[in-house]
Amino acid sequence: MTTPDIHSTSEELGIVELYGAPISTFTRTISLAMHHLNLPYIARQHLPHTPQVREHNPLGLIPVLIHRPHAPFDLNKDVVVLYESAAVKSYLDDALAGIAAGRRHGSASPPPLTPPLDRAHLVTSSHTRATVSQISSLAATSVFPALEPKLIKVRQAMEGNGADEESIKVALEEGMEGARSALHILEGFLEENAKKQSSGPLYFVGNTPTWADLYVYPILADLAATPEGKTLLDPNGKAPKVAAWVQHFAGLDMAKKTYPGSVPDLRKQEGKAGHQ
Ligand SMILES: N[C@@H](CCC(=O)N[C@@H](CS)C(=O)NCC(=O)O)C(=O)O
Repeated sequence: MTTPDIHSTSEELGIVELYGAPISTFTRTISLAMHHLNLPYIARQHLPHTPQVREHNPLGLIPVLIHRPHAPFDLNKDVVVLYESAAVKSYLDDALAGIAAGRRHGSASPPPLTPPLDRAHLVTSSHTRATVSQISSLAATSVFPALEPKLIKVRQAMEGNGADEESIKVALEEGMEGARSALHILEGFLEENAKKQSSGPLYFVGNTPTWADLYVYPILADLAATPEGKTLLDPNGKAPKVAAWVQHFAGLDMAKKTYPGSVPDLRKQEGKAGHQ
């Protein structure tokens, strides 16, 4: 944790707490951002709908971000409590990333997760920013429902109940269709961006990680840790760019730091298919 100075200005970080769980993809999106921005925070590990989460989010969903800007001197002054990852994302971009940059004292800042608006290239830079929002929203509202509850969670529940592989495969047929459609859309975004980049590792927008990658990765990392993922993310299959992107992203520091306790980690520990 950071050690704020008692004579601090508003630039001090104070204390940031993240309520959530490593198995939660939405929590992992925010943790990835914290690591990317090099922001120290306290991980408060709580599952959805627990009293600790409900105290801050009436819906009981995770993640929840709490920022105590005047901590440790005054824990309760101007406390910011945010649930809904899109709101947390805005706050990280607008407040915490800036404070983190101010604390770096000259060392290079990580690239922003939302690319800046460039008044000299208003249309192009607005389009880039909108594409980051578009993919982030798509991940949260279409890719997540297609892959997590309809495929990954079904497999895990059936495995837990001792179902045989044959029955699991039959039960997942419909989910596989939805997953293929979701991956097809993501493949299209990666193809579009690849056309604009001359070289370098592939990201969803531009040539550095953005919120788009941070929203998609936790879901696809879970998928990659299942037998279905091995088929759908085959490098010679129908979504080769997505397959390569997952492999590349898994090697980034922020992905490694948020791996412990994630679904891929737990599956690996249980000896089930998993490599992300
Ligand atoms: N729209 C919310 C979704 C958060 C969400 O669904 N989180 C999951 C964990 S990954 C959860 O709390 N699920 C419990 C439930 O759906 O009852 C956000 O963006 O933060």
